[in-house]
Amino acid sequence: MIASLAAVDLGATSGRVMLGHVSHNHLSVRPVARFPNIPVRTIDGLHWNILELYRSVVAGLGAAVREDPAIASVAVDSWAVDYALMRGGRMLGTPYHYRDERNLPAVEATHALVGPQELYAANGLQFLSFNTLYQLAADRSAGVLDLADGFLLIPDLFNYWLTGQQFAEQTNASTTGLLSISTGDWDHALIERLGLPRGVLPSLVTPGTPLGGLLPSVDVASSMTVTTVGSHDTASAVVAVPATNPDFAYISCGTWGLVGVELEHPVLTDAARAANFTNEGGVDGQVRFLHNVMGLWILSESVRDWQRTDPTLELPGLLAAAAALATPVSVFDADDPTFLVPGEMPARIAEWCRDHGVSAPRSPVEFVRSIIESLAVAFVNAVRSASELSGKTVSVIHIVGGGSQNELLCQLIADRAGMPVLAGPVEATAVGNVLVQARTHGLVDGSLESLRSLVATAFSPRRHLPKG
Ligand code: ADP
Ligand code: LRH
Repeated sequence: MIASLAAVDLGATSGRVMLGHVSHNHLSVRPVARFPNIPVRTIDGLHWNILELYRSVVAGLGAAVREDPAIASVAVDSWAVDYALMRGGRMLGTPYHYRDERNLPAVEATHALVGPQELYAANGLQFLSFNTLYQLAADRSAGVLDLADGFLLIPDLFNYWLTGQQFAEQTNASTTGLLSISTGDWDHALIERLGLPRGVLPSLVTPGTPLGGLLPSVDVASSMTVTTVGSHDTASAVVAVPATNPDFAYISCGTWGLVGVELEHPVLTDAARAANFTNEGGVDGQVRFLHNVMGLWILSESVRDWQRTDPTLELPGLLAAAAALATPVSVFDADDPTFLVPGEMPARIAEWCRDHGVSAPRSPVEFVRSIIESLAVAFVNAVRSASELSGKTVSVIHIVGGGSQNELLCQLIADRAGMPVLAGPVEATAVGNVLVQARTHGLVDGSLESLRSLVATAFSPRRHLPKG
């Protein structure tokens, strides 16, 4: 029997409601609704357009049910770290987007309470200035945290609005910096030392838990169950890596490039901390040992900048011209935090090149080539570090997400790494989301290995072999 499941994936490039069809030997996923997920800058910073997104999600679910009234379950995922503060079940203010700069001063204040070394030993997370614990410290100094009696990460907020249930899904909670890497539970001692209130954090729930049906306020006529999955989009994407060989590294490549390996146990060495590798929680208790590379954000922000003066410039044309470019371009450090915030990306790349004594690209095509070359270098370095730091052998690299469509990028990674790169699926996050729901509802077999072999059959990856 083929069952129908819906996945809500709120990515930075777009939000989407996807319709999945699954049985023990069938898997397909297609978009039903796609809508913008554009943050809004107001006088007090960069925010999620959260109500508009919720409206789009509900409308998308309505459309999905009209296409397929038999949808049994739905699950929500999104990017990590961002949250809403709650009081009495109401959202307090509009959630901040992690690219807002309010958390930068909070980093120093937080490290004065608990130093980075101690933090790494406690939570196993790489340093990212926007990790939830720094954002919460910013809210505390703004006096807003005192008002809250609840805290919901964004997918948990959607689950609450859909079902009335308030929980913190484990994989996404692992990106807050407030979970103990040794117990997997909220680290109350750490939370206290950081001066954060422990009472606001909801109970944890693992991926694969049915939460309940849709509330009447959702206004979608369906008896579908809302289910938890790896609600951190990267956790769901890693589930959908179509690996048939255990010696794989992955690059979950979209707005960010999340590069690493899957492990049974965390790596908490000084070397892993110095290399800024994270130990995030994966589905089935796996560890996502990975490093955040800035990703295709650098490219999409550059295109956004050029389109302000030349609206005819489009990604496909730029990529084709960049692939054909014969002249060499400079490589810059795609890991540099200077590229984190929005706006004027080409100017920042040029400035980086000038500051480091290399020639800056001179045309959009040269910029695109330079961005892709730089990402390939950063990705391959991160794969090598992941392998060295963890001791895991890597003989193949899987690239999933929207960036897996970028053939130049895939080929450059294969060439630089000297190993095969297998590209796809493009919608890995939605596929992983759907598969964990399917398993929860008894439609497919248990292990991650068997879920992955289903993906490998349904979405046969494109192979890039190293040249030369
Ligand atoms: P996110 O989930 O972070 O929004 P996606 O996985 O949707 O990211 O990937 C978005 C990225 O995919 C874009 O920034 C773009 O660079 C890349 N992309 C999308 N379509 C194509 C395409 N046809 N060819 C090459 N790259 C593409
Ligand atoms: C990718 C992602 C990544 C996080 C970042 C905030 O979408 O979830 O794993 O580090 O966004």
